[in-house]
Amino acid sequence: MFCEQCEQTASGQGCHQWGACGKSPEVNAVQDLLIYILRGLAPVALRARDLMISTDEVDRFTCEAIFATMTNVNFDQKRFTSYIRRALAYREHLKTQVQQVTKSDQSWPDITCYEPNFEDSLASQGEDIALQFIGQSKNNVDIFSLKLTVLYSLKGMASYAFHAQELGQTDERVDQFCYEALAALERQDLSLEDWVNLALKVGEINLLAMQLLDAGHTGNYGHPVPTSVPLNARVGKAILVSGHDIPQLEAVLKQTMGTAITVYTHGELLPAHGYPRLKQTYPHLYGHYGTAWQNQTREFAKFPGAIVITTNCLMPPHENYEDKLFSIGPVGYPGLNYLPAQPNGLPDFTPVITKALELPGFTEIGTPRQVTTGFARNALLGVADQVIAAVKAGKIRHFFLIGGCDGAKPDRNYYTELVEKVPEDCVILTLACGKFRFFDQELGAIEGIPRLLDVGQCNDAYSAIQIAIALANAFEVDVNQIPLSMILSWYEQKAVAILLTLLHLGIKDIRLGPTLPAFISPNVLKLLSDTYNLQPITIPEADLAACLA
Ligand code: FS2
Ligand code: SF4
Repeated sequence: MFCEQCEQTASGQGCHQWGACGKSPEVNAVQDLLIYILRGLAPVALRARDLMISTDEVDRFTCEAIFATMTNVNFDQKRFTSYIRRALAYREHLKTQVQQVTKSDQSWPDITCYEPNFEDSLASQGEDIALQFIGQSKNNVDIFSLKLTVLYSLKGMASYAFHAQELGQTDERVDQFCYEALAALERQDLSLEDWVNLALKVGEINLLAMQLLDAGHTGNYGHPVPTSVPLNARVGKAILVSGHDIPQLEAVLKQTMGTAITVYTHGELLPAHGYPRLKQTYPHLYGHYGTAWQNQTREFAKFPGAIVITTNCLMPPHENYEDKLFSIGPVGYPGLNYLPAQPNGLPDFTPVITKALELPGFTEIGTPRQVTTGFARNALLGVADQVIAAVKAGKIRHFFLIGGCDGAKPDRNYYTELVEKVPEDCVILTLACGKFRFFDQELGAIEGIPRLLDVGQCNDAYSAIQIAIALANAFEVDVNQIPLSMILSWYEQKAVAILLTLLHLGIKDIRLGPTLPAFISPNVLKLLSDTYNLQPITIPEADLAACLA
């Protein structure tokens, strides 16, 4: 087994025996096999696109299948076998279409003709493929590092594209590049510089994918507005929706209308409360329960209703709550209730509703508490004049973007300490599940502007980027000259894609933690620090002092 795609990777070096996330070597190998088959599907899809053959269905499938291989999404070997069969079927179907259009036999590269033996262990075939991939680059550790950077960030980009597709937002450039990058992973002739450029290109196209997702969310649900969200319960039956998928949350809300069930968000769905059309249409979307993904085994066990997990981050479920937990979309775990999509693309949530009605629900409301979310780009830029005036008057000295992924490691306490030590004349923008370390702190306001502003999910990084660009425009300076420091925490592959987007935009001086990616070689790290001054976090006091100097 070889996997080092996330921050949790064993000993900070790579998971070789068993995934620190709970992924087995067999599932890891079958994921590698799926990626290999998608790499073989890519040149066929590119040829089909050249010939104006529609690949829409294959585009959607490819993004979902890649997304399923991200950290904490799917642990179910059977589901990967099904993805592999579908990838092969799409590949062969496109080949037939190409042949029909060109009226000639094509010569396809070997990778596009690979057929696994379904009678034999797919895991052992996946292991052979992984060894071959590692072997191809063993003489050049830096190129291998960049190849992994491209592959892992592509996973993040594909997940954004998948979410955008669900909302009807697609762009030819995203799908085209997805295939080009998959196909490039087979090439042995690219230089270090080519791989650096390809990695930055993932960042560029990822910006487009995030923009599509932003358009999908705001177009369907309105621009987020600052919204107070209860953290305590409402008496009655309950459903908890976790993950990131807002249209799937809406599907739950729609199907539970009139049932008297209250719907709560968990983890990265907290910002859903900021979307005005969701709140107005579904009054039973009530409050937020729990914190970040790594606390789910404790939080899910205590939740007195049914739970739907729409995307990452799923942890291996404990037996004391697995019967009330349901997965959908690309998410899976062996034996876990899975609700497949119906022809309308959405699952039938009847089993979730039935389970919620069987369970006791909340019998008391608990201590009333609340947090505010919804400070996405439109809300913040709506008060831009006030913000700029406060900066010019010296009332706001500096902005910090402190956000990204959470995780279980104790060194992530750095981010809590950092927020506590940010001086009182500074404003903190946050996003993603890393915020749960400080999201309920009372940090007050400066000239009516709250000092802690929740921009949204990790999927809303586009919004944070737009805020930074708008501030730079307002001050008529380069984005690197505005009084803003980015201190980010990473865990999975969406964070890798976002980091490359920030580098593509030329954003410098980013501090990254809690540790740097294991797949970044010393030379590649040197290149990134020399060019972008990308640096690891140190201790809160030192990093704050450096940012404010
Ligand atoms: Fe958090 Fe997990 Fe948001 Fe990441 S819920 S670390 O995969 O997507 O961010
Ligand atoms: Fe290890 Fe992360 Fe890969 Fe899981 S996803 S096997 S924890 S590197």
